Amino acid sequence: MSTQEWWKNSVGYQIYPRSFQDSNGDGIGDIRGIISRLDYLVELGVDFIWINPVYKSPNVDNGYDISDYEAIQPEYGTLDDVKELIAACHQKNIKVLFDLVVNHTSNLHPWFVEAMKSKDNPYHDYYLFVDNDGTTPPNNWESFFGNSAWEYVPQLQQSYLHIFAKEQPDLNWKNKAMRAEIYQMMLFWLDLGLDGFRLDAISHIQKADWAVPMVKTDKWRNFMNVAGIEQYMTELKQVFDEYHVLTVGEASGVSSKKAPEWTGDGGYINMIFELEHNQKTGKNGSEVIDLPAYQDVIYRWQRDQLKEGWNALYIENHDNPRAATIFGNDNPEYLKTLALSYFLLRGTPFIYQGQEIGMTNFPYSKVEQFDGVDAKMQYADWLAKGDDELTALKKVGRVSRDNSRTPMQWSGETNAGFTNATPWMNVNPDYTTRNVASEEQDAASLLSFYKQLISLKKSSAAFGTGTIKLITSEPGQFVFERVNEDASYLVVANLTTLDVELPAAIVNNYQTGKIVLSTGAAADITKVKPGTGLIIQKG
Ligand code: TEU
Ligand code: CA
Repeated sequence: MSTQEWWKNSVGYQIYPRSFQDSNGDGIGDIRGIISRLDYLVELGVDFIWINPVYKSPNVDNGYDISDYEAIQPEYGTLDDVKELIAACHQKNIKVLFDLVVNHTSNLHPWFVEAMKSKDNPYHDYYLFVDNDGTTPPNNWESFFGNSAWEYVPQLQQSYLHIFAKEQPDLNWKNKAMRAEIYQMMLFWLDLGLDGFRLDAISHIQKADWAVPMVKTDKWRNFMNVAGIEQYMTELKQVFDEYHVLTVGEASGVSSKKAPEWTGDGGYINMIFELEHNQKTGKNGSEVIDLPAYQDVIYRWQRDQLKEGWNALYIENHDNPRAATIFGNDNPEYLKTLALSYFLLRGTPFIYQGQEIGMTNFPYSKVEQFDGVDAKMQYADWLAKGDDELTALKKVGRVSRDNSRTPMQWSGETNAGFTNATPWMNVNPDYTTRNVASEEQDAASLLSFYKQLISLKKSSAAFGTGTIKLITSEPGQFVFERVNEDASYLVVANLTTLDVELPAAIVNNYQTGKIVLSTGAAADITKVKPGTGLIIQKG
């Protein structure tokens, strides 16, 4: 492994800046807030952070609608703050990734403002306009956030494509001048010393012909990894390669079979966040993760990238409800087991802020507590379908991505230590018992477990570049070996309600080994009980 592949033995941490730490008493998390919490991240042991967008934005989609790629949203601070953040991180050996959002801009980006002026404005072709009389949209494509993906512009007699909110017009990647400006902008950030990017919605930059209709059974295929994207990814890679930066693509539609072409040697990027494992079951309002289906997806991605390719491993992010709720069990030992089930698979593990202390979904009691455009639209949708308010609230609240965006729970003090003003989003009331300060004091807490797990992960390259052997068992029981020339480890994480029965050969191999980490006191290789797990190093 070359030193350029440092990320293969590393751990990432995702920061949602709006909700991490407020430093100036306006109720909104900011860059100086992140700087003030770096020692926490050092203590935790993470190697790099990915920070969600802090660029200038009217904030229709919490920063994913960018109106100036090279300026910082004043709420978050200044460019100087960013420089200071990068320097402070580097001084503490933490690398920094920013979000790169280039599928779309804000409708208030100067390019779009120009584009709206006339059909022959040079910026008009930076976006995807189609002649249209406004009676019916150019085709039946829907946006990820609901309703038609087209917005009619009367003064142009055209509609433009937006696969997210209408305030997020899609960029036209066929336009060479637009692409050149994007690459320039990337260099601007890389020259400031960033260590990489998380590539937002990157598999959507190429679209099918407008004549191809949407099909209900595969709604997004006209803008997910569509042929022709190769050229743009190759060009992006040229920029990345110049700086040897880390690149993590949010690339839905790239199948596990195809993934090695993207993430293997010579691939466009280093790893992919697959979005397939988000498999749920149960009635609207009480969904839980469908464990067998979830595990199938994760194991398939492991198998399909065994030799070529690399995985980005995660259970939470800013687009999903909290794992402690959606896996249906917020018992600390279960959450430790959940950590074990994904963290040491082959790939680079990520922790989403608050996951390490077991933060849970917000107990919504009124619609005003929702923030996201998507949550509000879904709520209106359920009401329109005949639900009463409480039912609609429950349905949206269970799965809403707002759940993951409540302020980080640092302590049991006012507003969980996030701010001394009114927080921009409600703090989850469970902060009084679930917070960093109390878990730091408790050697048996989830936070303490994560620290041990991170340190173990980094202690042996067997957990990095080592091989993985997935051992078949009950669905929902994650059992695998990690092996290199120096060491062999067996990881067992039992998320089911049945005891694990290991194959005799495995028991023989590891029985005399040493338990290097376990979720509870009564760890025993011959009887890994429901909701528990352990790691054994071969003797
Ligand atoms: O999310 C994008 C996203 O989830 C889709 O691109 C995904 O591919 C699709 O739903 C597949 O089912 C990112 C950000 O993470 C999110 O917060 C933003 O709202 C969105 O992009 C728009 O920028
Ligand atoms: Ca602030």
